[in-house]
Amino acid sequence: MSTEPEWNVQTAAEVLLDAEKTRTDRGPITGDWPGLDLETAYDVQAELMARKVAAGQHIVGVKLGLTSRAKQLRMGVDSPLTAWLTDAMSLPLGVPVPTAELIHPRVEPEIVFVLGRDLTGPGVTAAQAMESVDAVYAGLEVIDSRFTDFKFTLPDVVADNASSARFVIGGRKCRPADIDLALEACVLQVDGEVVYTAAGAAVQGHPAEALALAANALGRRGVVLRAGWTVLTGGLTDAVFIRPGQQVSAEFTNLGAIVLGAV
Ligand code: OOG
Ligand code: MG
Repeated sequence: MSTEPEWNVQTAAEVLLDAEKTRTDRGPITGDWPGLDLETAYDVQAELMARKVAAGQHIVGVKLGLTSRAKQLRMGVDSPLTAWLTDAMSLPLGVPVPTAELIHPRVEPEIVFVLGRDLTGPGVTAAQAMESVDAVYAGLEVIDSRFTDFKFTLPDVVADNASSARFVIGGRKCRPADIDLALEACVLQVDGEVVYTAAGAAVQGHPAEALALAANALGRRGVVLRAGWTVLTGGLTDAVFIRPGQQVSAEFTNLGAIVLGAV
């Protein structure tokens, strides 16, 4: 860039949206704006989402990031975070990842909740959080960091809405009471080869802990998790790159399997 932007919440949101639109990765924002702290990064995230909503997208839920050790170790960031899902990110089951619309997409398996009633933090326990869950699904999230080589600090990835790009929800709806989610196993394959395996306990000891974490973190920011919202509880395993012609599948014990292609 020939003219350096004057860094603030507005310009940071603009730079990130522009990177997404033009499919151009860039260095971390903290490289240019070392003063970007976590609180301000959430303000950038909110500004980014406000612009997406103003452009016609609708908030359909929340995603957690970096809730498993596998993800934290790979990304070099050891703190979970929250971000937003919109309808534009929803990829219907059976539709391949449109790689031409993305920078360097990676796929990760997640346990997904759909809320049956509002959930208001702070002070929510995992057990209380589970009472708000109507259904559990298998999920695959497609992440696409706007930062080169997925290299970022916590404030960078928070500002970037946790690398959000697309998400796929599995076709089998399960009731939370019917499954021990800590022991729910997941096998991730790329082109028929097993790449990673995990159990639900990989996510904060139990995915319900991730949901409580989201309710509490967002509650402190005055946000209520709404009935009907989708909650991605975070990658159970490290993510894998997906390229045109490849196929990633996640097979769960009770939640069923999802197969995701790419064009
Ligand atoms: C950040 C997004 C993390 C998850 O499930 O942990 C995330 C990244 O890995 O680029 O979505
Ligand atoms: Mg994720």
